[in-house]
Amino acid sequence: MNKTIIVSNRLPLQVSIQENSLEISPSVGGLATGMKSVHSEGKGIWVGWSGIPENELSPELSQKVQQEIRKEKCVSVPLDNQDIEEYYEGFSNRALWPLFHYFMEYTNFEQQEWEAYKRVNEKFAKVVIDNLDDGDTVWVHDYQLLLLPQLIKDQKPNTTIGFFLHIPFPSYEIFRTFPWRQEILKGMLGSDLLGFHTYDYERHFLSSIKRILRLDVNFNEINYHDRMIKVDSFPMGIDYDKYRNAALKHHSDSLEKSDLRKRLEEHMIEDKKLILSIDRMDYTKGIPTRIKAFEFFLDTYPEYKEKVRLVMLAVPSRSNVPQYQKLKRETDELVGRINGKFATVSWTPIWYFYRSLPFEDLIDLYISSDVALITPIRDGMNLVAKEYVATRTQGNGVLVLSEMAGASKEMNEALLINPNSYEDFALNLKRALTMPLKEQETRMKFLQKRLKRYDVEKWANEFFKSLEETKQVRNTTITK
Ligand code: GDG
Repeated sequence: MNKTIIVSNRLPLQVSIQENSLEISPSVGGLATGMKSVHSEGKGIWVGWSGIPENELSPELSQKVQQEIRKEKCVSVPLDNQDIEEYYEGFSNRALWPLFHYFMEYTNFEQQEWEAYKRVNEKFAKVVIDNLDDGDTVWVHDYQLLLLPQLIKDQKPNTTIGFFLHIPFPSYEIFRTFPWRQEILKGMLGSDLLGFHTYDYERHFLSSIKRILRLDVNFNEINYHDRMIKVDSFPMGIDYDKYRNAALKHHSDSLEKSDLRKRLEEHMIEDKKLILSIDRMDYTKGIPTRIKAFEFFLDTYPEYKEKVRLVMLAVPSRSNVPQYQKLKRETDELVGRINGKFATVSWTPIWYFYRSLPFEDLIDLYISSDVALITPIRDGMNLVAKEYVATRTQGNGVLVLSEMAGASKEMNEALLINPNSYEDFALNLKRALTMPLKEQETRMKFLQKRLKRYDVEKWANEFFKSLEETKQVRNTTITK
């Protein structure tokens, strides 16, 4: 029986080593949930980095980690500190991430980091190939592994390979500036199916293929080295039932309440409206612009002073990269300045948390917020917007969403805004705060229906089905 190998930069596991004891727990991210049916059934395995640098492990411990990880149907790719610094923090997060999100001024193209990117993609290829049998299927995820499909195809041409990009694919005018543009595209073309969140990203990719590699593109198929490569969009969903059920449980819960929950309930009694934003602390998420736009809102509509509060959760991320350190300083300063400007003895306009919260607290925040303010400058999809909708089991609540998030393409009933326009921001925030309940419920109902139908499992299954079809097409062509 053939199997499927899933490949991503990180394994869906938390590995912790204290003294000499080893603890492994599954991490329950969206991707892991979506992959459940592909990964846990049959002989499927997941290949990725464990999160522990190899040079920090003794040979015995390294072997033990590998054995324990195996029990979870995972195989780790050994990466050392230098790999992490140059391939992950370096090339992936200082060259690819900013460029693909249109932050050209943040890109840093270093030859040495490119070499590391190639070296690490080869390390991944080796582990995949060591675990591969003829006729297997491989599903590769995301921008850290753009070269991997071709590396596998070169050595194992009978393998069916799918690739999914979780971030935007930029327009040709941006992508063409990339020094290794040909190598990156050729690396991706080792796949039989390439998936993107939206039709726009797919279109941008095909445009680069035509103009940089001068290949024939027929609708959404690329003819390359006598192979037909299919390109399509698969908007990623969430584990809808998980969020909905957690919200239902919280509404009915008579168990002990957390401090956060007690405070949020007091807030509701005080008759102040709660506006929520949740992001990783990343410059693509538009955090400083959002704070400044919120200041503009309070200046423009002073009647909302003491009547609203912005709860802003920013989860620490990539804090070794200088631009992220700068963003953190800028955010701290802005929150301080705006709270200083508007605060009264009984009110501060922004509650700012710079940490990661447990899942239950996240649900508390979602269900207590009248408005979710999701305003990235650029975002591949944005799952927070979808999670907020799934938790609104009482049918009320308004989502204000940036047009620049992939999610906006399928969430038309949200209030869509240009995150760079303070006027647009302020008008729509006011509209959200004054929206009649009936309208809130109607919009929510449509949003929820769509998210329920196209959840993360459906997303994974649709991609997988399409990938298997490419295999059948190839087999028919060969027998002809
Ligand atoms: C990339 C793309 C694309 C956040 N804070 C906490 C917490 N979270 C969870 C959220 C959500 C996830 O993290 C964030 O997902 P996003 O989709 O919003 O953003 P990225 O991390 O940038 O993800 C993005 C995604 O890949 C999938 O393809 O949508 O565009 O950039 O699930 O709930 N979870 C917990 N505590 C927190 O404090 N437990």
